[in-house]
Amino acid sequence: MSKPKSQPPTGAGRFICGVVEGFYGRPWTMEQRTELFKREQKWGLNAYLYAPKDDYKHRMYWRDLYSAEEAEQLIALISAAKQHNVDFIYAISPGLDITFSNPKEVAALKRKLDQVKEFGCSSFSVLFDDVEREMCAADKRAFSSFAHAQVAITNDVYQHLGEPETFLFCPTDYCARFCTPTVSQSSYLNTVGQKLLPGIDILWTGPKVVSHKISVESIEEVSAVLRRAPVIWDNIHANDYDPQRLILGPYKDRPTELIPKLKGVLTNPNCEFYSNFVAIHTLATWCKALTDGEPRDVEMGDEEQDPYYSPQKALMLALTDWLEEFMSTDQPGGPRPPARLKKECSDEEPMQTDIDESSYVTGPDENPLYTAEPLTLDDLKLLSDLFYLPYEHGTTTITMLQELDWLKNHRQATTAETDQGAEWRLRAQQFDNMCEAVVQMFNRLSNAPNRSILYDLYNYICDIKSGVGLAQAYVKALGSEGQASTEVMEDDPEPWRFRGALSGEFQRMLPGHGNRDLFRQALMTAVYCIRPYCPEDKTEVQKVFREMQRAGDAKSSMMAQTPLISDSLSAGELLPSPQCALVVEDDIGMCGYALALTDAKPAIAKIQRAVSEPVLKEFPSLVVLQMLPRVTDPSAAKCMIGRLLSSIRSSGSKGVFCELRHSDRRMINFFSKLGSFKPIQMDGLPQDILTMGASL
Ligand code: GDL
Repeated sequence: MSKPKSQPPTGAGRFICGVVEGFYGRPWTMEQRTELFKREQKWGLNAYLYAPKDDYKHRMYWRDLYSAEEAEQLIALISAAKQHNVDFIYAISPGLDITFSNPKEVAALKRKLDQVKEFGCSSFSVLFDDVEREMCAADKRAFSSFAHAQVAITNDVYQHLGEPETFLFCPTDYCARFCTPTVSQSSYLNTVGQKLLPGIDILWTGPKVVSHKISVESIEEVSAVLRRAPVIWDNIHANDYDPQRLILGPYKDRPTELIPKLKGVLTNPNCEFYSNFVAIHTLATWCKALTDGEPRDVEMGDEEQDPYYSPQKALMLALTDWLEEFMSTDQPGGPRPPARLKKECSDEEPMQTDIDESSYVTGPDENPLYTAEPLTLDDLKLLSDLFYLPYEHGTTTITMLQELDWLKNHRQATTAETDQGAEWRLRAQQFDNMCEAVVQMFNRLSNAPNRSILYDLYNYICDIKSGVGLAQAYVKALGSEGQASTEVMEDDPEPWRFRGALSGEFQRMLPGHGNRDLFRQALMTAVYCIRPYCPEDKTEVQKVFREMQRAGDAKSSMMAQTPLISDSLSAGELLPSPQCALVVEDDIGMCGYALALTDAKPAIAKIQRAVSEPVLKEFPSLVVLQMLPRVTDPSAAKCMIGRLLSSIRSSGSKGVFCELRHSDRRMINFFSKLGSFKPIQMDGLPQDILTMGASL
């Protein structure tokens, strides 16, 4: 593979690379941010996006101006970023409660950003992630869609600030998973792409919020819709969604081929500042790959390998530097050489007079002073392995899991005087050694001179140590002829033997211990009965219809919903066509229905909605599907729709349509995934309604 000579047009301009402080929870301190700028400069990163979700004045109280004291701190921070050649991008998140159509709100936004501009900031960002999609009535009257409202205000602010060179926008649909029906067909993203001024860059997290992999094709697809190369807001190292996780693996599964196709990458890492050494260091190595790196020899046929970047090598580089940081004392009065050593030294330095009174020299027969072995690179490798990546465990973790599984499944052999018995005992011993290595790593970490790093890691390593301790005790109990040790079997155990508070209790109560198979199991165990609709079902169908209406009302903040053409069918005011009505029951009772009219006209007439003739010609029939939320298995719905479509087809109809509410993401997803239904453009459609059609 040859090195790209120049940047292709899509990702033109300066490549933004750095960190976004964009997580939920306790924001970093000003000192930590200043430390971050130093590191960024050292490692060749150039940007910092200030977006701490739980900072009062960034999101919840976005209208409030900064006080004199806060101003002083921000001015110092912005100037520190400049000193270290880091572009300080100030982000604001007004989406929780802004009324887009109110000029006072727009003025408040401008006033706030003007204030930050006065602090010396010249790069800005407006974020609309994680906000309610439904607009208030005033905004609905003023804007044709949510995207139009966001774009209008963003363009206005961008121009007001004098079109800054760096200006970022975070859409509400910021990953493929949020787009309906698909990235390229998302009307939200298409509007953003068309209407957002070209100087504004757009943030994107990839296929998912926390993306496992980000492929070149997926970026090409979204760039076409956005009409610009996105800036990746990467959540690969974020840990704010799970209090037991820390992400200490290398930046991974983003080919360096992406670099010329992107406008930038910002990583939104772990909440604990000092645990982000690997996250930021390896991202820096990745960003430099195309400019610094020589292509590596990649084994033929190994498509996973990137010729310019090896996550394993990047990790080792990061860990080597991190070890140095661990070993540096970060506070006055930090650890000193043990007293005995000091005495030896002072023999050579007879002039030394400041002998500390507290230094203690042990006498004969006394306890030796506590000395800790220093932390090693292998310890850090193990640490990173135990807290690797969101979708991947480190190799040691995998081995430990496999070994425990094997030991559990072969427990009958524990004491047998056979080859298998010997193998069991050997492997049990090896498992025990692995657990011990974790405990030793924990001990050496706790003695590392740099306390700030230790404190940021502390809860997590304690958690792992205790989990490993449980597994170790369990294997020991298996090995002693099934006699569990007294420690494990205690009647009145300490709370660390049954960890996790309510969340832990729930996990233990749920099938599959609350792991992700939980949902698969739920799907597998439900039994559904699908049968033709009969007149006696009318009341039950109405009940399902009303329940779903109520759920929809709740979603749209109790505002009355626009009626759908199919409502008269669901409410029993119109009878479905023959062979075109099915209901589904589970063990509780009726939980869904699918009804159709081969000729939609009577239903259209009932709500007096104008539907254009050409559309009706192509899609003359109407279908409606409802499923109560307790039905998590889509196969029953698929089966009903399949049967209805075949009945409608046999009636001679050319096509069928359905109406869905934009807020009903479950149904939109369902119909989109079927493949046969595609969104159809209809003039005069109320803005909260989407029509999808299938040709038969
Ligand atoms: C998100 C949030 C982010 C959060 C992350 C991980 C974006 C654009 N927004 O959705 O603030 O830290 O998930 O939980 O990613």
